[in-house]
Amino acid sequence: MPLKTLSLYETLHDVERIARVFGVEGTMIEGGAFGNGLINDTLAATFEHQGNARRFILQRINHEVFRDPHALMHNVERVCEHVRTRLEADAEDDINRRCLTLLRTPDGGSLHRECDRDGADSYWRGYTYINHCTSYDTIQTADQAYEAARKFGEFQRLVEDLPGGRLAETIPDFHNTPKRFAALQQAVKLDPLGRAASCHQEISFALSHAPVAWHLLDLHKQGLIPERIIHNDTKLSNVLIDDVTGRGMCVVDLDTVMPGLALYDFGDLVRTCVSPAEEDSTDLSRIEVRLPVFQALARGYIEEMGTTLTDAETANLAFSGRLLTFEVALRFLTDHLLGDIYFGAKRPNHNLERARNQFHLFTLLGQCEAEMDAYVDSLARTADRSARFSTRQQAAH
Ligand code: GN1
Ligand code: MG
Repeated sequence: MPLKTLSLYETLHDVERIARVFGVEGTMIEGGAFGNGLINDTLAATFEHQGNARRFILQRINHEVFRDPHALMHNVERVCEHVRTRLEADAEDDINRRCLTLLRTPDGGSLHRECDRDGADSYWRGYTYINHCTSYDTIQTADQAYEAARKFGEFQRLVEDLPGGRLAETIPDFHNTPKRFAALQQAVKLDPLGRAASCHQEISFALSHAPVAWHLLDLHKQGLIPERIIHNDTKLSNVLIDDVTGRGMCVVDLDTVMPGLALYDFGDLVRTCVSPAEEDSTDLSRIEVRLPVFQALARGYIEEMGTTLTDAETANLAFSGRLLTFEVALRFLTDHLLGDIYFGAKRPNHNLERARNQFHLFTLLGQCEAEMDAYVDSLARTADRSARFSTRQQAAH
C-alpha cells in the first residue's frame, strides 16, 4: 500500500491519537515535528500525567524505503534489548538515558499499523524521550567528535555478541557503493526529467572516480575486513550528547542496524563531523576538513574498539571518510536526476546542491588523507604497544 504524504498539520493532528495507541496517558501539552531526518516523519510530544511531564518521540516509518517494517522493528527490539542487557551486566549507571526504550502497544508489540480509507498504510513506533541531551547537525568542538566516535564504537562493541542469528537486512545493499555507482549510471542513462545536461560536470566527476567505490569491498572479499553488526547511519545527529557533562549518551536511529563493515560507521562520522558546514550548504568556501576533529574521532573510535580492528580496517579509517562522502554524493546526485523521490527536496536543485557539497568535501578529504593516515598510524602503534603491555601484565599475574 502506498505511503501517504502527510502535511505537518495532518501529522500533528494524529499525534495524540497515536500516543494513546502506545498507552500514553495524561494531557498533551505540546507537540511538533522533531529533528532533521530525511526519511521518516519524526514528532515529539509532551504529556502531563499526575503532575509529571513526560516527553515521547513518535515516528512514522517510511515503508517505501524500509519495505518490511515488521522485520525492521524486530531488529530494533532485539538491539535495544541486547544493549540494555549488556549495560546492566556491566553495572553501568544512567541506563535509561544510554539506550532507547520502545513504547508498546496493548498487545506488547512495538509497531502500530493503520490503513486509511484510501488504502494507504502508516506504520508508527514510539520511544520515550531522553532528557537533557542534544543531537547536533554539525559540531563545534573536537571533544564532541571524540564523544560521538567513542559512542558509536561502544555501540559496535555492545552488539557484537547479539544472540538470535543474523539481523534482517532492512535495506539490502545499503552501503554497497558499487551498486550506488551503477544506480547513478542508470539514472544518467534514463534521465527521466532531462536534468542530466545541467549537471554534466558533477556526473563526469563522479564517473571519473569509479575505483573509490570498490576499494573496501575488495578488501572484504580478500578476507581482510570482516562483516560486523554495525549502525550504518552514524551521522553525527544520531548520537545524543549530554547537555551538562558533554558526554556521548545514546545512539539513536536504529533502522539500519544490520550486518556491514565497521568502516561504514566510522566513515559516515568523518563525513558529518569534519566540516563546519551542513551537508546542504551552498557556500562551498565554508566546507573544510578540520584535522583536530578527525584526530578526535580516530582517538575515540580506536579507544573503544581497541585491538578488535584488523590492520586493514585501521589502515582505511581515513579512507572510509572519503568513501562515505563519495557514496552519499552519488546518492544525492542520483536522486536529483530521478526527481528527488528518495531524500525529498525543500527547494529546487536541493539534492544537486547536496551532491556538490559532498563532492567538494570528498576532494578536500583526499588532500588530507596522507596526514590523517599518519595520525591513525601513530595512534595504532601506541594502542598496540599498550595492548601488548597489558597482555604481558595479565600473563604475569
Ligand atoms: C538519511 O533519515 P536520515 O536523515 O537519518 C539516509 C542516510 C544518509 C542521510 C544523509 C535510510 O538519513 O543514509 O546518509 O540521510 N538514511 C537512509 O543526510 O537512507
Ligand atoms: Mg537515518
